[in-house]
Amino acid sequence: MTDSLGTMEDLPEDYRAAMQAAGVAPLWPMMRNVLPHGAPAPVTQTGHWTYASVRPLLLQAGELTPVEKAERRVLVLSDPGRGTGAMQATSTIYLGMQLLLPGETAPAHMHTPSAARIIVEGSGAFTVVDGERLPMEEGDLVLTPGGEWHDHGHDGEAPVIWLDALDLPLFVYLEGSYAVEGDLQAQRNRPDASQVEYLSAGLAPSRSTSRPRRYPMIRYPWQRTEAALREMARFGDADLPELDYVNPETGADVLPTMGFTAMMLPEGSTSAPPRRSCSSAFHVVRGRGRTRIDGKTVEWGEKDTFSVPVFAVVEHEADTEAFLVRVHDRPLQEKLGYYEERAR
Ligand code: 1HN
Repeated sequence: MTDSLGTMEDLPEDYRAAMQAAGVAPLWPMMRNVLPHGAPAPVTQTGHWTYASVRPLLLQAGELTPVEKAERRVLVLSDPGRGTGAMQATSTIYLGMQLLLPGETAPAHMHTPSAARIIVEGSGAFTVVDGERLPMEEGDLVLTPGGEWHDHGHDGEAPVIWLDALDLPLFVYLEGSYAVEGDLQAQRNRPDASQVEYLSAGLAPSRSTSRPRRYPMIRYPWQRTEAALREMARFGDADLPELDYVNPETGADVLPTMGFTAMMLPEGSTSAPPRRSCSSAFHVVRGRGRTRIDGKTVEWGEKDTFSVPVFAVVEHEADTEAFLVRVHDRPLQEKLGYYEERAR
């Protein structure tokens, strides 16, 4: 291994011109850019999007832009490392805050990237995924896996806001991102599978009579997540109660590339997780505290969102009892065979 690779300037002018004309370039001056030593050199920088700053802008978008002119009325949370307007919060994760007003509908489409929504504010809205009507209540996680038809509607009285997380950047990079438009879906007249087939953890429709769908459970009601985290805090062995959202049939992550992990920080608690090779974004369902990310402090409050680059040194501290949901790309990295955790 050498630290002094040749540079472009080392090479004669006429040779550089000849390479240019032939459409080739030397690897060695660029090698370290794409293969830094020891750990990646992320472009992503920590972002912090306070609800206090995003909410009024989103409500204003509700006045300025009818949903028919937006299809999805969203403010995108841009990675500061890539600049405002960047369609991503980390290398693989797109985040946006979406507003739906009472009576509005967001038309049906399907696309190659997968999405999941965490409901931030309001009630009475619903998403229809492949004909299944999914109520959206605060803190719920609602999936729209790639290739599944989805539209949104709102029967309630007040604005509903949710956080969209998509693996869109990855699909753009793969040149695999596209959508197909369709008509609003007919809704099956029954509660969603979280209230029927998967009402109870550990119970699934009998295998002798049913063939599970690839995505059997689309909605994960927050009430259950919070109740489970509380019991983990009381009786669990882990220092910190954390729950991964999983497919109830397979135990695998809920989506192919994105994972979702709910955590509870009891009042006054601190947590110092290992450095992880995945990128993450945290959404604060409830509570107040701060997180140091590579020495930078994010003072977070209820409904805020903040991002964490790969391999960052992270420390959380909760001023009040706090519940956070972490969106991450660990499932993708595990599939690629390089997910890694390092001691701090
Ligand atoms: C999308 O389909 C939704 O269905 C939201 O609500 C945000 C951002 C990019 C591409 C598709 C939605 C999106 C999106």
